[in-house]
Amino acid sequence: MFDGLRFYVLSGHGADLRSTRAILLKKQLKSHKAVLVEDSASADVLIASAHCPCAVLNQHQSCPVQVSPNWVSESILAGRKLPYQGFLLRDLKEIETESRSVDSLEEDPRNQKEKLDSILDQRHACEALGAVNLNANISTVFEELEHIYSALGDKWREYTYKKAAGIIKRLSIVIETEDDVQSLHEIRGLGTKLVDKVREIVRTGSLQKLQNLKADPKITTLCTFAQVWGAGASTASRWASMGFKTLGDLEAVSDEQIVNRQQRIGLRYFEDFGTRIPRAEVELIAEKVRQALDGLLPGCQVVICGSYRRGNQTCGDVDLLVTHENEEKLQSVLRALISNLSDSGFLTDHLAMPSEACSSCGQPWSLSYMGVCCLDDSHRHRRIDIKVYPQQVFAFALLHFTGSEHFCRSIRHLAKKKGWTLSDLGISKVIRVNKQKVWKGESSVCLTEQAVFDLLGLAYVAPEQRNIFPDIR
Ligand code: TTP
Ligand code: MG
Repeated sequence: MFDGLRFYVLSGHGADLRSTRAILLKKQLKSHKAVLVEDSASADVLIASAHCPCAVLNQHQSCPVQVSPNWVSESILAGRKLPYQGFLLRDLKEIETESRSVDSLEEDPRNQKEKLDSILDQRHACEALGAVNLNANISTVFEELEHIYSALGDKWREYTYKKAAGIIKRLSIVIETEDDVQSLHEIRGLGTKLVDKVREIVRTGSLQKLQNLKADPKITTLCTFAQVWGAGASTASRWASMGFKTLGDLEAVSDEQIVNRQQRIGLRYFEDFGTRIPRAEVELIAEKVRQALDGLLPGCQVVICGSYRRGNQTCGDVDLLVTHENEEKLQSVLRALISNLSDSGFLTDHLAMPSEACSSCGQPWSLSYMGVCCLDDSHRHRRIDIKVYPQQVFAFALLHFTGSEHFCRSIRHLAKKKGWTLSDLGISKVIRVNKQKVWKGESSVCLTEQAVFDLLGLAYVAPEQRNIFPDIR
């Protein structure tokens, strides 16, 4: 069943796989024609306990497939080699990995090495105001790798490069000399291979591995497919495996099972969606929505959030938040707005319609619409999100949808450390036992973003300051 496949069984040394289980596994594998190797670098598949710490798994990243022992036993039971999906440790560990984001580095006492203070900004991103990225030449390479591996569905490598880019952005020294490169060995999260890549970038100005990936037509096709709105890595890989090579091939498909309604829209406006929107056009779009709302429910507040509110010169889409003092009327205004703007031809396509909200049940609620709009023939089609929140929770929604994603992740993480849970709908005290929430209090009232910062004991961060670690070189 495992003919010729090379396996490495990770046990001992904190790997959390008991040696008896490991011996049994090895026996099972051997009897099904697997080849057992002594070194993970030469293995096709690494087997480790689902509880094996990430730090230990990280040391064996060279082995591309890391699965739990259940994959072996269930394959044997099924009488065939099962797909790895559902058994991949990186997937099983996703939640753990999420919570151990770059922002959580400072939590780990092993990161408190004295030396690090001089080269790595240890503050939470949401506290590190004014910090800039001194090494954009390196971090952008890692980000490109992150995006490629995201498109390939390789979450493990995607996460590794995302984490590495995050660390590089937080360095407080410019990496220029061999000594600078050497100092990176002190940082947990940057293994030898990553440091080697930094060295290559510093010496040559680029990274051969990235050039090779970008020159591979199969990979560029997958990356293009994964950029289609509504498609991710798995759809991209499915399309590629079906023999589709270009976006044109996909546009010609009429079978909804192969290209669904949203993806068809994504294909139609592929170029438009990939073109950033100037601020002035974002304002014109918001104005259209404001005017329509005025006719439907006077007194609505409309705030342009996302990258626009952070002051960026161009935006990927238009993120609008809407509120009104009359919660009941607010609840029905979104559908009326969509209908009105569709009739006028401003909204050209709908990607996700709002569901039903329940304002009378006393729970916080919100409504969300995702679609496509176009000002006129002289403008491109643009992605637009319109979200409706009651006034009571509007400040939380503002904070959430202003981003950046990194800033929000950081502030949520800080809230968590202080015993709170923060979302777009509120902030509550929580009691966690073994990381599980066992009790959650009522949401505190915060009518402004300032009030949320105050509650968390944080100095207010203006929206324009929430772009974390902008580049200076
Ligand atoms: P986006 O519109 O995806 O991002 P953006 O406006 O910051 O950047 P762009 O110019 O590319 O559109 O999302 C808007 C905000 O929503 C984002 O800044 C933070 C929040 N958000 C999250 O917190 N998590 C997420 O996964 C996403 C997609 C958004
Ligand atoms: Mg946006």
